[in-house]
Amino acid sequence: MDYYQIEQLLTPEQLLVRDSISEFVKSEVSPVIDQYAQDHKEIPDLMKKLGRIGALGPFIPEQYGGAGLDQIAYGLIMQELEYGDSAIRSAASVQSSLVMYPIYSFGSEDQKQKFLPGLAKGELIGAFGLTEPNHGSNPAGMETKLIKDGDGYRLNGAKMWITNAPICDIAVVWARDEEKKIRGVIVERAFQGFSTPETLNKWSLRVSKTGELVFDQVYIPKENILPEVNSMRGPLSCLNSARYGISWGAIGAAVDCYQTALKYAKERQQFGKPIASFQLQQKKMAEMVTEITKAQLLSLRLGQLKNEDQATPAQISMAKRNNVNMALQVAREARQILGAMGIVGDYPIMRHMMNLESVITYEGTHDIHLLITGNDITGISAF
Ligand code: TGC
Ligand code: FAD
Repeated sequence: MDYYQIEQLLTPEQLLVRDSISEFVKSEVSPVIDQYAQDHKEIPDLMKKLGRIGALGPFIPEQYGGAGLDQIAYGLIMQELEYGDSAIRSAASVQSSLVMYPIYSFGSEDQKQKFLPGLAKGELIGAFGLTEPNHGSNPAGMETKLIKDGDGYRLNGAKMWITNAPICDIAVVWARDEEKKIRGVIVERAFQGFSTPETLNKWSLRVSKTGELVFDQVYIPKENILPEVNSMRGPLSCLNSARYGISWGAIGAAVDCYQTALKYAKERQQFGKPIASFQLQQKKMAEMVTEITKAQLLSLRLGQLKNEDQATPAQISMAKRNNVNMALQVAREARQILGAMGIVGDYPIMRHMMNLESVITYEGTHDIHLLITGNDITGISAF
């Protein structure tokens, strides 16, 4: 879907990355995703497969196991993965932006050497714990506590709605210390008192595991504290990276819905004509192409700004909000074009639509991103 010849603005390396991820999705994800989603099961060895194709930490330097790619290549990877399923993109974006990014940006050299190569290969699975039962949109209210104990610390509290919690080997967790500062902690699976109960019965992101991170007097050695961060700036800057990736990812889901609807509309006959010949159906599809194209341009420009280290958090919020909402609207319209066929798993639309209900909520809700824009343009916080 390249109505404005955006491909011409991409480098040969970016195109190569995009096409190789697309090939992986079309061979390894699309043929099986519906069954795994219906069964509420993960794709076996997904993280290792993502590691092999370079989708984990693509912007992390090669010396730590990353691919050293630029931000537009990262965005294109997210786009192609979410064409397959939002849960596949989620797996890659949590690992890359929410686990590898903070270890790379705020970690010690020892922490980088110890964790990044395994995370890049998908041999270690990471989770990111910010949201708590009582603090979702307002993470600064967090109650999880990190208290000094001898040479190390004790961690107490709970995080909720955490992607990959039940299967994680490590979790980057945000907690408040005795001086009320926000600290980042790397919690390892083997630590005593650490448990990760699964959140069951989801209608969304059914190939992804979601759960809690529970800390009951967990002893944290001082080597597992991220040394270079002590404020909300830490977790919020991880969100910048993930939200940027989601802005691209949502385009992938929208394109899959649009292409499915276009093909169906050309084939399906009613009143002796293909339904694509009716103006009402053409309006839906013409608007989809317009909105997808606008979203592509927004993410591409944001990627250029990110490559120059110029993208502001508010610009990222605008792109995440716009593009996810766009994808959800495209999914809803596309489903209608398929009539009753739109509700079954033979087509990907309903699955994308249900996934996007999570995507429009996590990484900052649709409302919160609007308020971030409002704050940016007026200078007045309405939170
Ligand atoms: P505020 O007082 O405005 O700022 C506190 C400090 O943080 C700085 N800051 C940022 N820094 C980097 N990036 C950003 N985006 C930043 N936003 C703010 C700010 O400059 C300040 O720095 P300093 O040095 O002056 O102290 O912060 P606030 O506490 O009022 O929060 C504002 C608000 C509402 C925007 C923020 O809390 C927010 O974004 N809430 C939404 C929560 C959210 O997005 N949670 C996501 C959880 S992770 C997740 O959902 C993963 S889904 C994974 C998957 O893909 O499966
Ligand atoms: P709330 O904050 O309770 O918001 C409820 C409603 O109130 C929303 O509509 C919201 O927009 C609105 N609202 C809140 N405050 C305001 C305001 N000031 N003005 C106007 N309206 C407001 N978190 C992690 O830390 N790590 C993860 O890996 C992770 N993965 C997730 C995976 C899934 C599948 C889901 C669904 C969530 C995940 N989350 C994760 C949590 C996610 O970030 C939160 O759900 C999200 O930030 C919203 O928090 P909440 O659900 O508590 O909603």
